[in-house]
Amino acid sequence: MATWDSIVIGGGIEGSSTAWQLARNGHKTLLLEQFPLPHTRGSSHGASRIIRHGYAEPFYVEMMMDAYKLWREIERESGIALYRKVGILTLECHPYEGIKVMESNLAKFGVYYKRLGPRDLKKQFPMLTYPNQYHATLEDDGGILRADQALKTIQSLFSSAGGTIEDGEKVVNITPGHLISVHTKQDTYKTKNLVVAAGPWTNKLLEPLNLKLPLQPLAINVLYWKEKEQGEYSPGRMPCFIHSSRDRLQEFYGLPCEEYPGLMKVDLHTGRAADPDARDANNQDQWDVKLVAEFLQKHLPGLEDKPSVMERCMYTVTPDHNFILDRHPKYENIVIGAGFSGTGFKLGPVVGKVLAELVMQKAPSHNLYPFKIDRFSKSKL
Ligand code: PYC
Repeated sequence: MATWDSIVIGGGIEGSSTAWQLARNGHKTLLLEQFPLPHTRGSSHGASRIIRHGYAEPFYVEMMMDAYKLWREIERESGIALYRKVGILTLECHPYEGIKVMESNLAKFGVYYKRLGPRDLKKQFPMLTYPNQYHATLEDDGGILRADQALKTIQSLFSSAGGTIEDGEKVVNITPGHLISVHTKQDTYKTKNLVVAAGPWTNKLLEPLNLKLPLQPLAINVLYWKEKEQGEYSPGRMPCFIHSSRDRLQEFYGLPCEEYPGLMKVDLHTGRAADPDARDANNQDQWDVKLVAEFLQKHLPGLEDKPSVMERCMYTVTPDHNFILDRHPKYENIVIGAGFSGTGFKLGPVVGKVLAELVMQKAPSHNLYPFKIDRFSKSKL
């Protein structure tokens, strides 16, 4: 039986990026995915995701500087365009505490942005109706990542770098050790290192390793709304946006019409707790549709009030909404990437880089302190 240098469990954006980084660094790497690829069961499917530098936490802004470079490198290496620059607006009600912090982070890293007061907002984006208590920050480099295409591209770069993908192969048990055994329904594999990047399935996989992380899987409805006047919310006129709020039930985001002509994606940035193996058990669960429809009526009135398309995906959120990028506390050769909390896709290449660095015992390119597992230990809560 062959021994692998590394096995990565999870063929989503984080696992695939990690596998690619390992393979291009000479590791003999196997990527295991439980469903036949491509699939729509996890958190990495769908045609589009937002990309931006703007975060309230400076460590994400720093990582995004690197992410933009890596996405360009992936585009260059593959010859496939993955990023579409359309700008991103972050909108917030007075006293704009969130956008002030974000702006100071952007300034610190030299990222260009512009503050729009109510008059500028109306003039530049007449398809948005916001009262005067709202300000917005426009980041020109924000835009759309072609998500399905990006995932496929990274997986093919992994294969070109000598990596092996086994899809439709569910891991049923893991036996730790100097040589780890990974048991799937079909086979057993031996590996020196293991990376668990299994999204909402992470805790199910960690159970035999006596680790339970504070991860909450959520089922998310992804909604697409038809524009009343053709072209009003098209890229070029309409940027991506994030409507920021302290109330999670009032946090919305949107991307201009891209994947479905004439349909804009606008969603609530949260969902209902769900077991990933029963995500679609309640297909009628559309509690959020009303909230988004009310939001649109107030702020994007040029969209119809019923969604034309509804898709599903999963978030896996941590209590502080920051990622987990760390080693298993007991097993040095098991690395975990989890809890991407609905904002991880754009950072996939950086996550892959730092998880691969952990595996290869290299100094990480970014400060991983905010992502450590022990931040959840009782003494720190
Ligand atoms: O991280 O940019 C993001 C985002 C906002 C809403 C969904 N993802």
